[in-house]
This record gives sequence, structure tokens and C-alpha cells, in this order.
Amino acid sequence: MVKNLLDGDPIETREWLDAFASLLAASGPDRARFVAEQLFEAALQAGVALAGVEGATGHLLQTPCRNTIPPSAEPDYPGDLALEARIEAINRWNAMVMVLRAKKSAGGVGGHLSSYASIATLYEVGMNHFFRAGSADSPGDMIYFQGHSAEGNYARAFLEGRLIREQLEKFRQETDGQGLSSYPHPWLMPDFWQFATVSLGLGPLQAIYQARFLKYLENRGLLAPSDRKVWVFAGDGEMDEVESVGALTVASREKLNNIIYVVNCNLQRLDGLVRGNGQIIQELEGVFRGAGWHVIKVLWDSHWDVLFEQDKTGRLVVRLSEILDGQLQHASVHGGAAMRELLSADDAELQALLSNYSDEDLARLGRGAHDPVKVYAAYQAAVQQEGPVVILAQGIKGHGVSSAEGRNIAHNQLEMSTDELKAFCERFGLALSDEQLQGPDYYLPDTNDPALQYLQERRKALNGWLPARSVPQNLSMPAVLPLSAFESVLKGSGERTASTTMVFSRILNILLKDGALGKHIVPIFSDEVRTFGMETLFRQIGIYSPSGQQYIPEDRDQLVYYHESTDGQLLEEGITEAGCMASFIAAATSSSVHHLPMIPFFTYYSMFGFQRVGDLIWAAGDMRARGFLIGATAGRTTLEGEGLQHQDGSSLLIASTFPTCRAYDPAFGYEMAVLIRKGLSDMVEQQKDVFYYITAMNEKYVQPPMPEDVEEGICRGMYLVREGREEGQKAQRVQLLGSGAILREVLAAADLLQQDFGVVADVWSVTSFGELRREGESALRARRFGKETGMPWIEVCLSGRAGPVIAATDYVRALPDLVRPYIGQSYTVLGTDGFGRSDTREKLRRFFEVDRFNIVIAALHALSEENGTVVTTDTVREAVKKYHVDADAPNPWDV
Ligand SMILES: Cc1ncc(C[n+]2csc(CCOP(=O)(O)OP(=O)(O)O)c2C)c(N)n1
Repeated sequence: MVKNLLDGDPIETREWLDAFASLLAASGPDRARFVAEQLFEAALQAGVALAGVEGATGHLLQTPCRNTIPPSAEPDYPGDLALEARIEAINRWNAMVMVLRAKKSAGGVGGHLSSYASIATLYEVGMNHFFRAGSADSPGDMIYFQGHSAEGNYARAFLEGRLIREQLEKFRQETDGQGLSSYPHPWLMPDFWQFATVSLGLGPLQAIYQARFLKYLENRGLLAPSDRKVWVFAGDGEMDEVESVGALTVASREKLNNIIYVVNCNLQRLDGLVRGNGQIIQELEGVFRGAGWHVIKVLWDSHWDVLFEQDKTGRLVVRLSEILDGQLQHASVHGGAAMRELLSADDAELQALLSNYSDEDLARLGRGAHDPVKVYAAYQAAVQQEGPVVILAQGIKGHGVSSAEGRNIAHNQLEMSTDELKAFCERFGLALSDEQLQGPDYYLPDTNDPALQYLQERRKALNGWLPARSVPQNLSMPAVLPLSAFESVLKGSGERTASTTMVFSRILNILLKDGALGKHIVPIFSDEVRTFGMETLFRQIGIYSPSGQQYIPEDRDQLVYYHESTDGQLLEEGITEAGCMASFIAAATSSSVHHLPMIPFFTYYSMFGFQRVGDLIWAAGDMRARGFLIGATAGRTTLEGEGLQHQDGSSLLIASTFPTCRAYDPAFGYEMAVLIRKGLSDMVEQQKDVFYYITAMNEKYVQPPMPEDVEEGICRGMYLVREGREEGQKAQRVQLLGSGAILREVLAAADLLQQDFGVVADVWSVTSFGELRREGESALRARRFGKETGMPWIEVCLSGRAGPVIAATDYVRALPDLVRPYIGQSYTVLGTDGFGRSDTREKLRRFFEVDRFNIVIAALHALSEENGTVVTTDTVREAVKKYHVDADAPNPWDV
């Protein structure tokens, strides 16, 4: 940190400033800026360190520790401050009571008292003056509320009459229905919550891409230009999450004038201070300014105004910039005398400055985040900004929650004594009965109470309630094409070979060209379009760039040149799977957020999906996302040379744990076409809140034509792809299950079994072990409770089929193991557990023991353990020898 200096010669300083003021007046801001930059440059050249730019040229990244907007520039407050204070006080009270009562009645369900206490004014000013709900003309502003301040949203909704007492009583008690969810969960409260934010960092990241997606829709002509805003409320601790800061330059690069970050800088997180030995606000200012954001600091409340005015030399501001957050917290907790000591210490000038202030006066010097006048000024400036804006609002964690206020334990505080509740009421001017205090009980004033009337009026003027989520009843959905539209895929590839990724590319093309659906498709990539061989999209639909293409691409003379355009349809996000997921979510929830259905296809290296950005995918499910995740280069042995970090053997297993995800591992192009068609039907025609995860491989082979009557099986999880031919009465039989990349090994194994050992194999393509499991478990549950139930699909398929069952996939064994409970026969699973490594497909499949030969060996071994079998352990040994399998090779997953 560069040392802050005191003004050693105020008269000289004044002369410089006056000179600058007259330059500005006479020559205008451009000239003034030029001269100022020359001065900075000269200082840097001379080795003079400037705050925030040590060793680097550029703008000052940090400004002094005072409010960005001086009192002279504050607009008149347009509301009734007294009534707003009363509304806020009631909300504070009810939020607190809800948590305390839940603790009393339901013990350990928890809640938070302190976070909303610090953010309340920031919400209230927005609710009374800025946040616009949807109307007939516009779907309204998009507000990402701080997840663990949900208590405040519920308290306000109670005051507004949207929630009733019985619901507050069921805060965090949801299983009997009608409860209030702990945090913003659209899945649980679909009419109330719009965005899932409680996994820290995901709200800020989503908000930036949401703001960007709104511009995308407008630039593509799908939505009329609007002044809708995206507001996101984050904690200062939350800013440590890489997701919170990782996409800041997206906003500045794309000149987003519709995003407003509000950071609730109460200086604390869960365990203690965010930066005890530093200054989190100054640090964040540097980060945001460095990323090209406009920063508005709201540090101090109106009580400080006079003091700053009296501080003629700026000594107080210098002192404030030296104070560590840990020191400020200490003084705040320990009262006015401690504050005096901190501010003036042994500095005579500051002591003199504070001499007219009593300790009580000093204790009253508050923080900007709790002063509606300061907050309003900041919001008003923010909505007028031409680029992205952040408001760094300094508050106190647990403001008003007496024993917790500003203390390290604030986050986990869940109790308040009657005396503390009384003190709270006194402080916020709430006149409550003893009964209400003792309860403590909720406070709902009479409907004639001016505060309630005011609140209703304000929300009416801003179009209605927030938060709110809605999908219009009459939302017009595009028609979904019939399966026959994919004829070119369904008929197979003839003599030519193609990978399922190439097939996907063709399917996507058919969708993009469809008159009804085409414009609703949002292809999203994380810098791998060429890897997947889909670069024709560049030219065909254009890469979205709000500034068009201001250069001549070097490949302009090529058919598939790199074409950026303002109305481009392709979201080429650069190398950010998290950013892509945020775009995916924005598109996949567009029906509720923009009242316009969009269908994203995010195609990525499958290893960098569920494993890397799984939490965002989880949030997408919570937000009722509809779209397609295409896990390309999927599988642990299909990718050849790429090795340990790239080869995916687990995404399908993880996907099976995501409630609204339908995960599939197709082997053939026609399976993929059927699945995408089914997904569209689910999401668009039937309006189900599900998303599909489909793997796509880069191994090329002949794509067979679609057999008859397999559609249902493909969608439900398995179908018979080849019936074994019985030759002779005594032939032994096995059931082979294969998936995706390994299905062709399974088919080859069936040939070998027949050819070399006279064993007959029925081969099943299992498109989804996860779906088979989902159905199987539902059936088992129904049986357990004595309910009528149909047979699960896997039982339907395997009933009457003789022989042991062997499954092989390119994924960990736990994936095919998902269906073990529904298989009556012996069941052997082969898979690719352990770390991947680089080599050829053939060698990798041998290494992981999922190649055709190992499948044959597993089938023979399973048969050898059956009663009355003619296959013996000698047969198995013979096969091991015949196929040169090294029985002494180390176990690949035994590490
Ligand atoms: C990804 C993630 N990690 C951990 C948590 C648990 N958690 C909830 S609130 C919190 C502290 C938040 O501090 P801050 O962002 O400063 O917000 P404040 O409550 O101080 O306003 C933590 C760690 C979480 N919700 N999400």
C-alpha cells in the first residue's frame, strides 16, 4: 500500500487545484484529462509512487476513503423518510422474529439474523424507489438477492400481504408443504424466487451474463431495447469467490449499462473479518476500477457530513485511509471513546477536530449502507451510468442486533434476550406490546397504517411485487419439428464414417434452419468450436459481438471465416466453462425472466462440465432451466492422446444425481436425434422443467440406420440393438449391455463369443443407466408401499431373457451398477475407474479392460459360474490366452 500523505502545504495545494479548475472551465474535460494524465505520467517517470499504480502506468485505482458522491451532489430524497424507516424497522423486526421463532419451535433449522440486518436499507431503498417488477410492457428488472438474507425478503412479503403468518411460522420447515425455503430456491418457491444465489459467487457471475444475455436478445431483435436493469447483491466475503470477480471484464468489455453490483460491505464474513489487516472496500475498488467498472463508494452516513466539512486539510480522510478494517471493527464494537482514540490517536489536529464531539456523538457516526439518503444518491447515480457500476456500501454486520452487532460471532447468532429485543425496538422506534416482545411475535400493523399504505403505493408505482417469478400462461412456444425432420441422420451414414459429434452438428443445423424453432436456439461454446468440427457455424449464424466486427478477419476469403456480428447467434464465450454455464442458465430460464423461450445448447469438453462447474449446473436445475448440455469428447477411452485431466469417466454418474437432468450416452446418430427430439418435446411442447445432458464422441464409425420400434427404448434407457441367433439347442446365452463409445466393443464381443465359443449374445444399447435407475427406484418404492406399479423398463426388457448380464461402458463401474437392483440374473460390470492416461483408443480400452476381448472374458466367466453350464474356468483361461490378455497386469484403479 502506498503511504497516504498529509497536506504539508495547503496553500500550494490550493494553487494547483485552482489551476486545474480553471483549465477545466476554460478548455473542457478532454484537455483537463490530458493534462492530468501528463502529470501522472511525469510522476511515474520520475519514480514517484502513486496510490494504486505502483510500478504501472494507468489510472489511479483507489480513491480516498470517503463517499464518492459528496453531499452537494446528493439529489433530494423523493420518498417519505419517516414512513420508510418505519417499514424497514418492521421488516427488521419480523425477519428477526421469524428466525427466533423457528429456533424455538424447530430447534436446529437455523437462519440468519445478522446479514439482512446489514443489508436492509440497501434493499428498502431499492424496493421503494428502483426495483421495477414486470408489467404488461416489460418483464421488469432482474434482482439477484443475497442468498442468506432471504429472511428480509420474506418479512417484506409478509408486510405486503403476499405471505401470511402461517408461512412465516414454517420458515425452513418445508417438508409438509407451504414452508418458506431457507434461501432463494425457485424450485421450491416457483412463484416467488427467480434466481438461485446462495451458493456464494454464483449470483454475481450469473448477473453479469444475465445482463449480457439481455443485450444479446435485444441485439438479435428478439426483444425490444429497454432500460431494464440487473441488480446483484453480494457480500464482501462473497467477493473472495473467483466466480464473483472472474467475469468483471465481460461487463466492461461489452459496455453493459444494465448491470449494478451492490456489495454489502459489512467487513465481515462467517468466521470474522474479510480483511482484518487491510481494507476490503479499497481493495475491491481497485479490482472493479481495474476491470473498467464505475465505482461508487458509500462509506459514511450523513452524521459524518459536517465533520468532513470541518476537516479543511483532509487530515481525517487520510487517517481513515490508514485504518485497518480490524481496527474499525474494534472501535465500532467498543463505543465512542474507542472511536475517538482510533480517529485521532496522538494527532493534535484530529483531536482538535473531534473536540466538539462527545463520545456519544462519535458513537453515532454511522455507516453509509444504513443511510437511505446516501444509498439513494448512489442508486440514482448508478442507474444513469453508461457502463457497469458497482456500489461498495459499508455497513455493520448485525446492525441493530445488539449483542451480535459488528462482532465476530454475528453470523451464527441465533438468540436474543428480551432486553435486547427491547433495545432493538427503542433504537428503531417500534412501539410493541409486552406480549409481542415476550413472544417474540410478528408485528403486522393495521391496514390503515400510513406505512402500509405507503408501501403498497410505492410497489404499485414500480409495477408490483418482487421478488417474483412467472411464466406467462399464454406464452407462445415454437412448434417442435417431427422426428422425420432428422431423416438425414436417421437413415445412417451409409458407407461413410461419422462421429456422434458430427451427427450433433448436423442436428443442430437442422434446428437452426427450422423456421419456427431456429431463432430460439442459442449455441454456446467454450472456445472449442473447431475442436468439435463445427466452425461452419461461425459464418452461418455469426458470433455474437455487441460491437460487430471492426477488423477484417485474416481468413475473410475462406468460406467459414471467423465472423463476428452484432446480431450473431453463437455465444463463443472464450475459455470459461463457468461463464458458458451462466449464459446457459440465462438462456435456459428465459421463459420466466424474459417471457421468451430460448433453448441453449452448451457444448463442451465433458470432463470440464459436471466435474468443474457442477454447482452451476445444480443451480440451473434449481432455477428450472431447460436446455441441452452436450458433453463432447466424452468417455475415458475415446479421446486418445489427451490423458488424465481430459478423459471423463464420471460425468454421467454425477449427472444421474441431478434431479432434473436427463442424462444419456448415445452410441449412434439416430439415438442422438431421437433424444434431442424428445428433449425438445419435454421442454418446449410439454413445458417440463428438465434439461438434457447428452454425450457426444469424436470416434468416427459407420452410423447405422435407425431400426424399427426403438424410439421408446432409446428414451427410456435401453433397447435391443441385436438379437443373438440361436444355433443348436444347447447354445449358452448372455445379455450384453453396452453404452456410448463402448457399445461397438460390445457388439464385437458378441461376434467373438459366437465365433470362438458358440455363445449367443443379445446386445442392448443402454442409452441411460440413470433413467433406468430413476424408473426402477420408483417401481421399487411403489412395491414397498403396496402400490400398483408397472414393471420398470429394464425388467420389461430383460424378462424372459436367459443368461448372465454383462455391462461395459466408458465410465466408472458405479454407473452400470446403478441398475443392479433390477436385474435378477448375475450381473458383471466393466468400466474405466481410475485416472485416465494418454494412448490410443485400442490400448486404453485394453488397459481399462473394456475392450471386446475383456468383455468376452467377463461373459465367459459369468457363464462359468452358472449352474449346468458347459463353459468352465478352463474356457475362461483359454480366452485369456487366445486374446493375449495379461492376467497379471496391475489393476488400473488400484492406486
Ligand atoms: C459457495 C459457498 N460457500 C460457503 C457458504 C456458506 N456461507 C454462507 S454465508 C457465508 C458468509 C458470507 O459472508 P459475506 O459474503 O461477507 O456476507 P455477509 O453475511 O457478511 O453479508 C458463508 C461462508 C455458501 N453459502 N456458499
